[in-house]
Amino acid sequence: MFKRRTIAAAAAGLGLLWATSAFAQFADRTIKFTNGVDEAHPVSAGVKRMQEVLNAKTGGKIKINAFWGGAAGGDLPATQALRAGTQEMVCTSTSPLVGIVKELGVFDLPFLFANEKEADAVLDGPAGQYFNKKLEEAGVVNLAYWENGFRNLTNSKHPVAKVEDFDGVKVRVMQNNIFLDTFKTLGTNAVPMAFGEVFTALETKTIDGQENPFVTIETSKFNEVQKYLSVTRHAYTPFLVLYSKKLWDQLNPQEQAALREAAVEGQKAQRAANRALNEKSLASLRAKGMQVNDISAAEQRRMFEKVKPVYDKNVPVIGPEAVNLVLDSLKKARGG
Ligand code: TK8
Repeated sequence: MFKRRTIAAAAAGLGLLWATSAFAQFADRTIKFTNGVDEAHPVSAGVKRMQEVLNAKTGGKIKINAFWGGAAGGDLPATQALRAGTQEMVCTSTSPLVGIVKELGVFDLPFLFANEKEADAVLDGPAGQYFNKKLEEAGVVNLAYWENGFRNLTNSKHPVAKVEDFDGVKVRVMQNNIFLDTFKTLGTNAVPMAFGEVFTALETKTIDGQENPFVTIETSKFNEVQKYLSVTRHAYTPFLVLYSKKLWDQLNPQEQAALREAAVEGQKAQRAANRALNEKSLASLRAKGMQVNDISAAEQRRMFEKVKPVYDKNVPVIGPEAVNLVLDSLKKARGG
C-alpha cells in the first residue's frame, strides 16, 4: 500500500514536472482587453474561444481579463493606451482610428461592401495585411479582423425609408470625418460622439438617432430609446483585435504564436456567432416594438448617388493606394 502510494506520488510529481516544463516558455500573464459593446454581444463569444485556445496552448498561463460596455473607457483612449504600452488589448471599430491610420478611412466610405463575403475577402486577403502593416507602424498589432457588421440607422423622430427622410434628423456618428460627411450629405444634422455616450444622449433626446448593426443596437438596448429602424446597410466597419506593439515586443515567439492563433480561432467563433445573431436581432428588435423600414434597392441606389461626393472628397485624404487595393480585392471577390 505504502509502496503504491509512493509510486503514485512520484508519478504525480513527474506529471507536474512535465506540465511545468511543457508550458515553461509561457509566463503568467493577465491581459487587459476592453471594448465598448455589452457582454451579450458576440465579441464575448470570440473572447471565450480565445481563452479556450490560450488555455490549451499555454496551460492556462495567459488569461484575458475583459471589460465590457466601455466600463474601462472608450475605444480611442484604449487604443492610445495600447500605443503607450499601458494596456494590452482592445477590440475596436476601425472608424475612430482614422486619426492614427488614415488609410483605415476606406472602410468608412458609404455602401462600399455589399455583403459579408466581400468584407471577408478584403479583410482576410492582401488588403487586410496592408492595414495590419500600417497599424503596426502606428504602434498596434492587429491579431485578427472580427465583425461588427452592416450598419443601420435608428431614430426616434420619424420613419426613414427614402433619401428625403434623413432631412433634419439629429444623428450621432462615430468620431470620423467620413461618417460626418456622409450623414451631412444625406441631410441629417450629424454629431460626432463616443459610443459610450450614445445611450444617454438618445434617452435625453440630445440626439434623435444613431447607426449601428442590429446586434449592437439590441445588445446596447438602443431599442428602449429608439422607435424607427431603417435597414440602410450603409457601411461595414470591421472590428480590429489589437495588441500593444510595445508589450507585444516583450513577448517571446511562443507567446505571440499562441495569442495570434487564439485571435484567429476567436475570429471564426465571433463571426459565426455574429452572423447567426444578425437576423435574430432584427426579429427581436421588431418584437420589442421597433418599426422597421426596409430600404428598397432603388432607394439604396439613390442614397449612394447622393453620397458620391463623399468619395470624391475623401479618397485623396485616405490615399489612392489603400483605396485601390481594397477596390481591386473587391473586384476579385465579385469575380471581375
Ligand atoms: C463598440 C464600438 C461601436 C461602434 C460605434 O466599441 O462607435 O458606433 O460601432 O460598436 O466600436
